Amino acid sequence: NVRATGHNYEKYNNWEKIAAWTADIAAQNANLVSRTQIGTTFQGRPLYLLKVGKSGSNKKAIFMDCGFHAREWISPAFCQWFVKEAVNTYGSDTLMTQLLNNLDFYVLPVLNIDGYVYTWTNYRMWRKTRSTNSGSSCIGTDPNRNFNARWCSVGASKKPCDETYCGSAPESEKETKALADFIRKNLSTIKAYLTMHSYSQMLLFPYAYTYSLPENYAELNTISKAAVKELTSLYGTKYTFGASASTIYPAAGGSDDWAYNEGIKYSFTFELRDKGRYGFALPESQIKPTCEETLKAVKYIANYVLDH
Ligand code: ING
Ligand code: ZN
Repeated sequence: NVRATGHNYEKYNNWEKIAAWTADIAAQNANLVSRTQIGTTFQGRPLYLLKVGKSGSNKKAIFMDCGFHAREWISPAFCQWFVKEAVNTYGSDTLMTQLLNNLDFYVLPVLNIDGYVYTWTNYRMWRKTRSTNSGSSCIGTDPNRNFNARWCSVGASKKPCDETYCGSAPESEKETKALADFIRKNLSTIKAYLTMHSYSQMLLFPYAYTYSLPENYAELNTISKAAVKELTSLYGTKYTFGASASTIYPAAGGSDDWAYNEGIKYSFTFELRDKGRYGFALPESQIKPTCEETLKAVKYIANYVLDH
């Protein structure tokens, strides 16, 4: 669906196109999509949030964000794909219709907008935010080390020049503060938290900050196994799954650990394609298959949350 803005779901869209798309998709699907702004970035860009679902009372909600890390371009592409699929298959796809009738999806298409813009204009492999650091000429904080979950205790750095710099304090970044504030304000409805990263082909859940397992580990493991089975069924893409510390690496200050400890018991990090051949520079030809398989897993998790 190529619009006058040049937005295309099978290409990587720059921030200008994504921003225009958020307005368009809400305006054209007012029965299903509304747009709000939950804050602004360090450089002053609007943090748009789309609410996707049929209006109703007492609905559970699922929060999903994309674009924490600037260079992980497949992640924002998935959030856009998800909203497109929601509006295009509502009323024809039984499961999507059921999900949208009974759940609201909060979709944050790009959290780290300043970093994302920087990967388009200056340096493709940038990861962090673009905030300044006092006493250093190095720029940026790792937004996925900036949450209040055993902040900066492991797998994170106190040095502003490092890629995993945890920031000057938990939620020191305007972007992470806005996200955390929104979730805290909506804790009574948000039952699941999904955060989309790349790459590695993994479905991860708490904890990353410790090898200790969460209280509902067995349930999260069962959900992950079934969600991965759904994902793999489409093109045979292989995913591993498990608690983050033992499955990928120990790291504190991540958003899924924080959301889990706030009481959101279904909290997952996706690491999308691939396993390193292209890495962050995943070719545009893989956007469609990656998003289609990921959608299967997300719908599975959403349906599980609806039933529990
Ligand atoms: N991976 C994640 C990272 O922030 C992760 C892995 C998941 C860490 C959950 C902490 C918590 O390093 C990527 N690719 O960013
Ligand atoms: Zn990431």
